[in-house]
Amino acid sequence: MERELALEFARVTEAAALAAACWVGKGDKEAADDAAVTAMRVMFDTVSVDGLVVIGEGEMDEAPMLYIGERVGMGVLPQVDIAVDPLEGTNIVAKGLTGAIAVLAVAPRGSLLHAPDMYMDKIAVGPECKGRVFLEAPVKDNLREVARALDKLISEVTLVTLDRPRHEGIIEEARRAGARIKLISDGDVSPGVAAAYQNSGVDILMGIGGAPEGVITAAALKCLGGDFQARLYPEGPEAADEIKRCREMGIDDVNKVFTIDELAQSDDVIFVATGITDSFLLKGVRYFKRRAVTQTLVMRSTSGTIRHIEADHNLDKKPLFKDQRIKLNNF
Ligand code: VTB
Repeated sequence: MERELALEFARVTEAAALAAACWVGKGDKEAADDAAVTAMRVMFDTVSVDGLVVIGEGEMDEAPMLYIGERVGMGVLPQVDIAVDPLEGTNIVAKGLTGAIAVLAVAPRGSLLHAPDMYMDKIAVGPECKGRVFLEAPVKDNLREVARALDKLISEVTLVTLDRPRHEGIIEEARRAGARIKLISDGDVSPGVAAAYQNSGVDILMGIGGAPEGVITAAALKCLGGDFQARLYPEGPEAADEIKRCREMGIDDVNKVFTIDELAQSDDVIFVATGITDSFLLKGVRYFKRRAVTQTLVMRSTSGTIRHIEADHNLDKKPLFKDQRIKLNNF
């Protein structure tokens, strides 16, 4: 993929973040999501790729835009797979909490795992810990290895996991081992990626979250040289249907532990994320004097370059957001 593409995609997540950011704290997660999806979809039309959405907003009959199988981009070469999450953390935006990002990953056609919208058990770490932690290993062993790899005491290692009853076991074991724990309300992509940054405040992400977001996290960690392992987690009354959908998507063994290279099979991956609210990874959108500032992370695995782009947008010159700005100020 041409390197310029990475910057073209930065505009796409910036647009989604700017659209969603107006909805922070307004208690309406659907409206926030719609705004992000629409802005991202419109912006894709300006990007010079023949893109196929492989991870998106749902099946064709479930989502009007960015559904799995939708073609996006200008329809010119290269042919790519695109995994999108225009608003990772809808509840976060609705409640005005931390951790929401607009995110996408791009790779040559056929190289991103097609994961159904179901749960996935995940473990994510940075480059120093690559090859030293295992999804199936006891929590304490993984924490000890992270501590050794990062030259810290276990009491200085920070584990991030979603604050859910299903993670009681992980939390208890980690506390017994003496690690620091940050429980998050939603949004496990940003801490998963941040685990690869030495001073992000995250050393390891563990636990069960969304499978689509798992593939996106794997793509990011591929650019950063980190590690990610995961297993699909069929659950509850939907389990049989989820297993069937996995098979339809080409995954025969649902119990398989996927490596990072199986989730993102190419060495030519682009990952882009823009902050909506502040997170482990990025600052959220900030407004001042008819302008908005965004922070975007752009990475390419081919070159290993990591760019942080701070963009100062003149909102008066953004026709895409004009209607929304007028509507939201209509009191
Ligand atoms: C969500 C969502 C996360 O995982 O919490 C989900 O906020 C976990 O599932 O961003 P439940 O909310 O059903 O417990 C993510 O989608 C990311 O993986």
